[in-house]
Amino acid sequence: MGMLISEDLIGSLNETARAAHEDEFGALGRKLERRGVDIEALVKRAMAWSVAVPTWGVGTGGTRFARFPGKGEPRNIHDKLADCGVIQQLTRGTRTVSPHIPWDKVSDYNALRQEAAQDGLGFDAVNSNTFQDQADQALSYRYRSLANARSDIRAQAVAHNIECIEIGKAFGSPALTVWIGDGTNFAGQQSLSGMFENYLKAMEEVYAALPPNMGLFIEHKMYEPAFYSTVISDWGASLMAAQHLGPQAQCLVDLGHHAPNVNIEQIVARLVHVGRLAGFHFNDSKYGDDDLDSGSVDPFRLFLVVNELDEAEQRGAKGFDPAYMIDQSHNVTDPIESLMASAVEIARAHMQASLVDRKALSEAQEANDVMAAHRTLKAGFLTDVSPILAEARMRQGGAYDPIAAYRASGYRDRVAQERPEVKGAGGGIV
Ligand code: PSV
Ligand code: MN
Ligand code: MN
Repeated sequence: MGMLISEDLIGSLNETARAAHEDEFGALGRKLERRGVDIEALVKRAMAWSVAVPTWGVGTGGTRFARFPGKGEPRNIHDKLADCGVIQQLTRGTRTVSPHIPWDKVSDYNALRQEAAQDGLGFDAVNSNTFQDQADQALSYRYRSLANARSDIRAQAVAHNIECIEIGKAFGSPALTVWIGDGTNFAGQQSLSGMFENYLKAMEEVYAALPPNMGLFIEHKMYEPAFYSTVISDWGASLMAAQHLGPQAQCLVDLGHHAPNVNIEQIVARLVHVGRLAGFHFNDSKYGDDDLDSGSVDPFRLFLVVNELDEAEQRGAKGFDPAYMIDQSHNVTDPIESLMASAVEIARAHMQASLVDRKALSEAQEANDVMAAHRTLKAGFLTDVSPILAEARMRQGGAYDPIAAYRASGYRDRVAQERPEVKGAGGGIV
């Protein structure tokens, strides 16, 4: 068991907040009752919700200019699991972690699965990494990986992905997520169609190694690290690849991987329609793949995306079973605090979306009553669902205020005594 938070501390902090919470929960319950909504059903729905934490998110991220490590940085996957365990213990809405290989490489993945289970954690999708070179690697990915013009480099990238599938089997992961940085920086550097064809051929081999119960999640990103062209730059290329490969291949949407102002909720609707929505990497952004905390820049956009997911779920869209994951980089906050705040914001969007009166909305849409439709949708967003989220956390043993409980616990100072300070100004991860 990792160095988690004292249950007595959580309990006593919750008791301190109890009277105010009950007052606010009661008032919200009465308000929702007037709308014909049962708060109890919403609490149950909130309790069932979970989003996966990225193992790479608990370390301090960085930009290509610098990385400023914090106190008590996790040294390895074991420390990362302990930190993820704290996030789950306090929020009760992050029951799985999404690992990245080889960043989380160990010799015994079955043992790691047991270790995670002791902290109340399971594994979500495994992420492969052919966007960097590793010390023990024979061939460089300088000119990229699965779409490389050289077949020996493509083969190395395929072998890595197949290894990740094996690791995923040991973890009980539902999927392998493949994001590649492949593309070009110069016009003429490579054949645009040739690169896509090379990618498809390589991915056919990866796909062939999947067990029947594992998905292959294709993650698109508009640009970066390649700045002239990117092989899987958008959901069109991603969907083409998924349809080419077969039914186990699906498209993963990372909220930061689009041009500014792109209507991401509509992309969600299209992928749901075609039964290929793999899931999400949640984060927020203002300019590009900023990897800021979910809901910190544009909570309404987060709501609109989650609303689309809720709508698909409520109407029982065929094959709809997306994986929800966070993908953020924390540069100026304690990553545990950022991840807890983000998990709460995503859960909030889920509750707000659950509050949308779908019947009233479709009636207003049918009548072409634009204002009624918009107000019906917005009523969900405008409801303060905090008491429902707090109730769902506390009923499961979590904290009324996860960040306050975390600060009161002194966890970071405690682990800092075991985890040596990391010095130096390296570039960050993407
Ligand atoms: C790439 O920008 C990305 O969103 C992919 O999901 C990577 O696996 C992750 O960030 C971490 O670099
Ligand atoms: Mn991502
Ligand atoms: Mn990204």
